[in-house]
Order: sequence, then C-alpha cells, then structure tokens
Amino acid sequence: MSPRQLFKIILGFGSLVSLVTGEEWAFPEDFKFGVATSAYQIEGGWDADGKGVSVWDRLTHETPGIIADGSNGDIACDSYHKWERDVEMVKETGVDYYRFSLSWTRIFPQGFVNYVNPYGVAYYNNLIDKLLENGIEPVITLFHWDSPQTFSALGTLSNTAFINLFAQYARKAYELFGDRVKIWITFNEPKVVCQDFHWFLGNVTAVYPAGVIEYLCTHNLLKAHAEAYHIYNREFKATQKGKVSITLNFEWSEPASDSPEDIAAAEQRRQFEFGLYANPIINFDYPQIVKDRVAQRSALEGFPESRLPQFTLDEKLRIKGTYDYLGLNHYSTWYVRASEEEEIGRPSYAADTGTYRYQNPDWEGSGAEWNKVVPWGLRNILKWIKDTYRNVDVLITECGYPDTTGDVDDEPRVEFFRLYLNATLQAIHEDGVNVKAFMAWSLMDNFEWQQGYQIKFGIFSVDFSDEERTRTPKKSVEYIRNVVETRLIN
Ligand code: PNW
Repeated sequence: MSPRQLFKIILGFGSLVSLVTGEEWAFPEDFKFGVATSAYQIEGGWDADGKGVSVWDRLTHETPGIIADGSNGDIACDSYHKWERDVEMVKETGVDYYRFSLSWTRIFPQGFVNYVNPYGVAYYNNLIDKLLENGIEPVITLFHWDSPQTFSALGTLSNTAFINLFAQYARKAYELFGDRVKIWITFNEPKVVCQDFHWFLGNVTAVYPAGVIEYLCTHNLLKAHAEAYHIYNREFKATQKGKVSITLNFEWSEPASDSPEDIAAAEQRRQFEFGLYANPIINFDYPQIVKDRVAQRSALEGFPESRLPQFTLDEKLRIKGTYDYLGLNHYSTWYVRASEEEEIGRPSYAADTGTYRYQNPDWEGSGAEWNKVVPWGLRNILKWIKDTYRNVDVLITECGYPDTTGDVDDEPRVEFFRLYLNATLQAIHEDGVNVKAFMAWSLMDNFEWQQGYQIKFGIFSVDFSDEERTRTPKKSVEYIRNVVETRLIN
C-alpha cells in the first residue's frame, strides 16, 4: 500500500468517526486562505518606467553561472503588465488573501525616499485597488530580497545605516498604501538573507567573511524590523488599524533518535535557525544557547568578544513585542543528530549551529532535492511554536510544492496541499494552535531564484516561451477553491 492510499484510508476513517460523533474538522470561520508571490520572481519590467536596479538585477546580469539555467527576472511572468490577469487568477482560486511584495527600487529607484517614482506607486495602487474591488485582501511584504543595488557599497544589511533606510522606506509604504493595506510583513525569511545567501547583501564577488557579517546582518535586520513596527504603531495604527510582523522560514528539525543528545541537537538547531529571529521579537534577546555557543567558539577563535553582537537592554526591550502575529514559511523536514564539534578554523554560522542533519530517502520527493513531503513536520512546528512563543497567532505565509514539469495535471501538488492543510487542521483542532491563515506558494510558476525557471511552484502554469506569458490553471487551483468553499479537506 502506498503512503497515499494509507492516508486516504486514515482520512476516511477520520471522517467516519466525525460523522458518528457529529463533529467535523472544518477550517474555522475566521481562518483565511491565500496565495503568495514576490516582486522579483514575477514582475519583470526590471528597468521599466524609471525602476532602479536591485541586487537581483545586478547579480543575474553580471554573474555568469550563478543561475542554474542562465536566466533572470528581467521579464519573468511580466506581472508588471499582466497584473489584471493575476488578480483574476486569485479570484478564480477563491482565496481571501493575495500576498505579494513591493519592489523597493520600483518605488524608490535609488533606494532613498527623497525621490518617489510615480509609475511605481501607480502600479501598486492599481493592483491593490483591483484586489479590493474583487474582495481580495492584499498582504504586503516590504522586503523580499531585492534590495537596492545602491546600498551594496555600504554592505547593505551589514551596515547599521540600513536600519534607518529601511525604516524610512517602511514609513513611506504605510503612507502610500496603508489606507487600503492592513497586513504588513517587514522581511521575508531573514535567515535566508543573512545566513544562507550572502549575495543578497549585494556582495557578489568578494570572499564572504562568514561568521561575522552573518550576525551583523541579523542584528541590523532585527533592529530595522523593530523600527518599522514602532513607526506603524506610533504614526499609523490608530487610523489605519492594520497589523505588522515578520515572516520567518522554518524547516522542522526532528531528533533522529530518542537519545538526549539527539533531542538536544534538534532543539539547538531550531534555536539557531528560528529562535535567532523569533526569540528577540517574541520572547527576549537571542536564545541562550545561541549566545553561549557563538561566544565560546569566538573565544577559541581568538576574537576579543563574541561574533554575535549584544543588544543593550534598551534594544532588547525595543525589539521585544514587535509583532501582531507571526508569519511562517514552511517547506520540509530534516532529522537531526548530535555531531562532533567542527574544528576551530574558519568562523561560520554553520559551524556555530553544529549538529548533523539528513532527510529520509524514503520520504516522498518533489521537483527539488530538499523538498520532501513530510506533513507531520508542519504539525510539529506549529505545536513547538505554540509552546515556545505563548500560542502566538500564526499566519502561514508560504507553503508549497515544486515540480520540474509544470504540468497542469499536478496531482502530486494537490496531494501535497491535502496533506499539509490536514496537518494545519490537526494543529488547530487537536493541538489548539492559533493558526489563522494558509497561503500557498505560489500563485504561478515564476523565477525560482538560483534555479531560474527550472523549478515550478505555481498553481497556475505560465508559458515562458510565449510573449503573452499565458497563464493556465493547474488542477491544484480547483482543489484549493474547493477547500476554501467547503472549508473541509477532501
Ligand atoms: C522561499 N529551506 O524560500 C522563498 O520565500 C520564496 O521566494 C521561494 O520561491 C520559495 O521559498 C521556494 O523556494 C525558502 O530552508 C527558503 O528549505 C528556505 C527554504 C526553502 C524555501
């Protein structure tokens, strides 16, 4: 029996039980569904109507070999011109939310807010208005990786100047769009920005001084987030009545065995990967284990103080509580085992994190190596978040399934959503987690960063060989639409 068949039997049994007991697991009334995209991945129009250059424009244009298929986002899905069709697609899916990001340099070509590009503002105004006309609520990410190229000379996020530059940008965004936009996300996936891909900082060719800049970036990003939160609270909240938070990515770390060492190793990894950002914002300061490990390794490496900067008490208090919900992006799960300490040598976040992780080769795969289908990982994450962060409201801002075919008959993606939506329902009903939304990644096939167009996450396919960038619904559109309508998984 395949896992899929087994799952259907279990699901079937579950519905039988609920029939008999008269209770049925439905998505609560106030639960919202959505679909998500980001500016650089879909918009194209990279230099249209006065848009300035972002680090992704520069990177893809000037670094041969960096994108798997040699492509870039110059045209992408051409959403800069096809946005009306995008709104139709969201409408067709029947969801409540459309999450998209602002291209910073489309609105502020140089990154600085002294000059506002009216075409950029008009683009987002039109999109927002059209969404609202269609009963769809916009969810806006301010920073989904395409920072202004002009900041690169400063080291972008590794420079404290970034804090104020971002705060000014956020204020302008609230001013321009906040009368209609009520859900704001400051940063998408800080860990990816600061710990995973150094070229997000615009530092394409230089040897990356890992282990130092990684934490400077984290430190400044958390402060920039907090400033953007406080600006909203102080200057806009009373009139605009919206919510501001951050979206963190979390791949679940499951202990590889019941041994205390493996259990501790998995927790260590969660704290390094998620706690590094969530703890200062929701609890207080960086997690103790992160502070201790980075300090110890820094000392052995000969640094006079920890490579992880310290917040002053005022800063800790200023960052604490800067969330009105928690945004979560989730894709897959790993087993984690305790491992020997990496030798003292080149300092790095990876060495600080320690531990060893792997995936079970028997887990159902997908079009991306790392993206194994492990729905219980999502449920465990949600439970862990509930326990670690006092049952904060969680919006799942991304969750999705990649393939390489782009087939409109995307049964494996349907199955993925069935399983992950069911894990969400279990977390709500059995574990009492406050999950308030599920947004599918992605509305359409798009520029998948380093993988270019080879990996497809869309519930709509896009014909990239056609100038019109024709979009076609896949089976998963119908599936999601049905879940939204019935509020049940079937
Ligand atoms: C997200 N991981 O990144 C991004 O927010 C999207 O822009 C992107 O297209 C999408 O995932 C699909 O890749 C990820 O650690 C970050 O496994 C980290 C992980 C996965 C995705």
